[in-house]
Amino acid sequence: SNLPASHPLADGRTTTSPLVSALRGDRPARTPVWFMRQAGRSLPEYREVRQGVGMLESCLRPDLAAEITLQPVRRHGVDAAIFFSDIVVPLKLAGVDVEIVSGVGPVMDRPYRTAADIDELVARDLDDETLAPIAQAVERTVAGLSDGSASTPLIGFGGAPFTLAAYLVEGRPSRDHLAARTLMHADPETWRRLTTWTADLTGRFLRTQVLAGASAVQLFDSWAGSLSLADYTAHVAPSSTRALRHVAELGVPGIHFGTATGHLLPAMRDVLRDAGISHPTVGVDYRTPLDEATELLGGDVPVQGNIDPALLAAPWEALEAHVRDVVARGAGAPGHVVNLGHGVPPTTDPTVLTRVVELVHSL
Ligand code: 1CP
Repeated sequence: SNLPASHPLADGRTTTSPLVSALRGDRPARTPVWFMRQAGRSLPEYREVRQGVGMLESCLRPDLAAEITLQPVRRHGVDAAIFFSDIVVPLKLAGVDVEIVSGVGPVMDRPYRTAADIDELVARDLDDETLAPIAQAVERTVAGLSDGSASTPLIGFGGAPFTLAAYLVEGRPSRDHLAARTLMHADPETWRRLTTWTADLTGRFLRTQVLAGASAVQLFDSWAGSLSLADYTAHVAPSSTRALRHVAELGVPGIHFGTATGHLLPAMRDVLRDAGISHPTVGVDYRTPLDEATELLGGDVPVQGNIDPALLAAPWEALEAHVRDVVARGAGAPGHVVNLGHGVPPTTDPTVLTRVVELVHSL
């Protein structure tokens, strides 16, 4: 790999961790587990440090972003930290007028839909100086995760070009991303320019996190499930491949996740492979059982998932049976990283998450 010699994956601190082993297709003695949105409103210590600080402001303050990233690792003993940030942070850093509205999500100053709107976006760029708060936050986090010669790996992440474009074209969260899906057919050239730009933005964001110490990356294409396989392959996959190429030569494992993507799983794996990611893993949401996912994927790629977040609020007996079923169904894949099928709901009792970690580690 081309990582700096002091990187945790190069100097051995995370090389044999359960997470990295599973992502490389091995079966470590302990099955690794972490949770999407493990940092956030389910934790009282998060609500405490976020008081009076806006969401994007907290992402851009290295001390705060590092502290929030470490909170769930301390509390739950999960096998990975996920960098506390958001998929729209690179848009904000590039000067796009975006806010995260509580209870809503990312909201732009306006929708970006016409060729002229897209011209305005693609004129904006990100450089290392602008990305410095991200690099600093990752460095602080990685220092906090290190315990002598071993450390818990940090996962860096970014939004896939389609999911980012969906927010830009709609201007805000939407149910079925209709305007974005219209644009790719109404004006394929403008769509291509937009998603090439979002790809490079996310690619730079990912690369910054890896060079500063992240041991794996996850590309979130949360809303890709709204696409047909034909549209995904023709209008979305090439830009996701382009985003991941920014980190491929660094040799870190890569996870590709979306929701309602049962029909897209092999295409999402192919994006990782086409980008040259040396160890690809496919993230599976709660709708597709992991044994089915493994069959769809041909059995030669690790999987991540897929506890149904709804079960976190069910009686322990129901949740325990479900977690055991998820682990059993994951046994046929070359590697399995246990996770939820989507993010932790903010109302989740955090002691339940700790108990799930203990259960997975005991199996
Ligand atoms: O004030 C708050 O508490 C805001 C809630 C919040 C949080 C905690 C948002 C707004 N983003 C985040 C952090 C975040 N976002 C992380 C942190 C690390 C962790 O997982 O612990 C990550 C990985 C993300 C990624 C993200 N942001 C995705 C992909 C993952 C997913 O959930 O599908 C998406 C789609 C976003 C957009 C976004 N940001 C915030 C919200 C509520 C949303 C979704 C809005 C929608 O429904 O469209």
